[in-house]
Amino acid sequence: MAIEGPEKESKIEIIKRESRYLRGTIKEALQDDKPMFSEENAQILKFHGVYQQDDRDLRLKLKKEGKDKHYIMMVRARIPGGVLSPDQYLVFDRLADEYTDYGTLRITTRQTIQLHGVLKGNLKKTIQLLNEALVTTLGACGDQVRNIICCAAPGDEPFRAEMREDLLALVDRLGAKTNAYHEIWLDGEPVRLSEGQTEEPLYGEVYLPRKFKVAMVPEGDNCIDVYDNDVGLVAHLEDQHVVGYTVLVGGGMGRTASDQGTYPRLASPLCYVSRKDLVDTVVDTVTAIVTIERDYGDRANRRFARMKYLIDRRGLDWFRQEVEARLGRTLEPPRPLVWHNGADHLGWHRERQGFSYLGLYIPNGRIRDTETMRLKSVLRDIVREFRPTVRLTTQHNVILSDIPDELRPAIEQRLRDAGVPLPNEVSTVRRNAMACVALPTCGLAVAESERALPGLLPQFEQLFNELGLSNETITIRMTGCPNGCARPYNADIAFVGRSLGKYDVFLGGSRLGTSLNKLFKELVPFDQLVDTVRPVLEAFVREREPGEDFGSFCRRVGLERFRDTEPTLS
Ligand code: SRM
Ligand code: SF4
Repeated sequence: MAIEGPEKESKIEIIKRESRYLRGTIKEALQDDKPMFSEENAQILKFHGVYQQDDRDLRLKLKKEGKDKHYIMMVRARIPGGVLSPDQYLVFDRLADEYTDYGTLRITTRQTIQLHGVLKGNLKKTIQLLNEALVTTLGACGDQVRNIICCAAPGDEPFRAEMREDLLALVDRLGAKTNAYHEIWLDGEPVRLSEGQTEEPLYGEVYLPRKFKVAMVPEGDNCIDVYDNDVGLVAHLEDQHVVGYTVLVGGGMGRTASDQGTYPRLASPLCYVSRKDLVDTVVDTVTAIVTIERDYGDRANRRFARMKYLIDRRGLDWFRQEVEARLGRTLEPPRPLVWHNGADHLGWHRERQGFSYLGLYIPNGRIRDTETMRLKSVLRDIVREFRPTVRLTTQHNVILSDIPDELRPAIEQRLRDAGVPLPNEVSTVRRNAMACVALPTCGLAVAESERALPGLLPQFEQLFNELGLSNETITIRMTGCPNGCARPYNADIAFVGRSLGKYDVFLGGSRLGTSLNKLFKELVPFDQLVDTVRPVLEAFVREREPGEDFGSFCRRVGLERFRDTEPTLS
């Protein structure tokens, strides 16, 4: 495999190569009584869906007491398209209670569930129990194709089943094949390969240079931010059937505040792939794209290793020719894309004759019980008794599907009794707000996010009310650092953590996911965030054109004229 440039490969490349297809010494380390893994094993564990973390709330106290950090593991599952059977959901619910410090489930922006706070000694059991329920964690993290996301809305239109079929074919082709997972977690027999055989025909021994994200969505409704992925597949429909996909390449949100050379990028249309003749065509095309990143992605500097930088360095024409060379055919030009919606799928919807689904708002994707809202318990009870399929959305919410229409009142009553608001009781501000995990578990967080956003939302609700914007869809996203896990650079309004209590404010993205926002103000203290945005919202109310949304307004009038406006302190 070609490694571009004269630079030395990064340390992580060496760790991957020496790991013997993701084995490292994890199996041995699970036997020792240390609370944490070595740096090398921690890097390899990511490929198995496990992040070594520590409870950052406890760091200072433990340090003062002369003690080591409180090491905990975050276990992230790989749940293609976010679909779980009732029994699979119930395993997560049980594991959260039995094996985690926090007793919560955290839905992610890529339709999976994370269990935070698993002690090293409980890790193997946790992964084994998930596997017994046919849920894997292999491929949830690490330098490989991650959980493939897809619009979570259920329904009986044929295109939904066809997209699911293609999604599973992609998962099958692009998933890691190493036997290490079975050997380490499931006590599987070591693999015996004959001469010339490799465990990873697609990835090889060093896997990809960086994480790789794939997303699928039907045309029209960009509910998953398809342009933020390394590969986006937009299904074109005729008579409710998928006729083919427009393939987008080179999206990604991550940036580093201190490095101007890093940036978020929306994926560019590459080609159209027909589905009519052969299901495999789209799988072949995505596989070819993955191999280009494998062979040419930057293996010296991880900061520039995502495929977006490769495409910008070499050009889209070079990239297209490379895909064509690998496929041995000419690519068809991409089809025009029109977006009408970025739906949240909340509320009751018809699923098929006699059945409905309920999209349920989950504050920050955190499923837990509090004094006022028994969300975790009531979801468990509903899933146990009514056996809905559980679908996770990329906006941190849950869809309960396959519900016979006559059960709707009973389910609503359960939710009310548990203090869980129904979606029509949740403000538009909340429905369109999202925060990443950040403190106390994320090792990269420099500011609060999941714990800070709830403090801002009532202020925005009040302001939107005051300005007559209560029913306006304006997305608000917050992250605890510039990495972009809640996809902030697409949002109408984004707060990106720069240091404890301070955020960069970005304005003017698009709720359809088709535009990036721009930096408005830097290092704004938390308690001035709402007032910093207020003058722009006021101008929007005064000056908007008919039908114009907030993001389009910001992009039309520009942010310059508001930049000198100091936050109007209330
Ligand atoms: Fe993320 C790293 C959480 C979606 C860009 N992300 C992390 C880590 C693992 C921190 C770390 O490396 O030590 C965070 C763990 C926090 C914790 O305690 O749980 C973390 N990312 C998340 C989740 C849980 C946020 C959430 O609120 O849901 C999401 C899990 C998705 C999943 O199930 O796989 C999550 N991360 C994203 C997204 C959004 C998306 O994919 O749609 C992005 C932006 C898109 C992209 O990839 O460009 C994203 N995460 C990053 C980056 C920056 C990558 C880059 O190219 O620069 C990092 C840091 C890194 O990789 O070095 C990161
Ligand atoms: Fe952590 Fe930053 Fe991602 Fe938030 S955006 S979860 S702080 S890496």
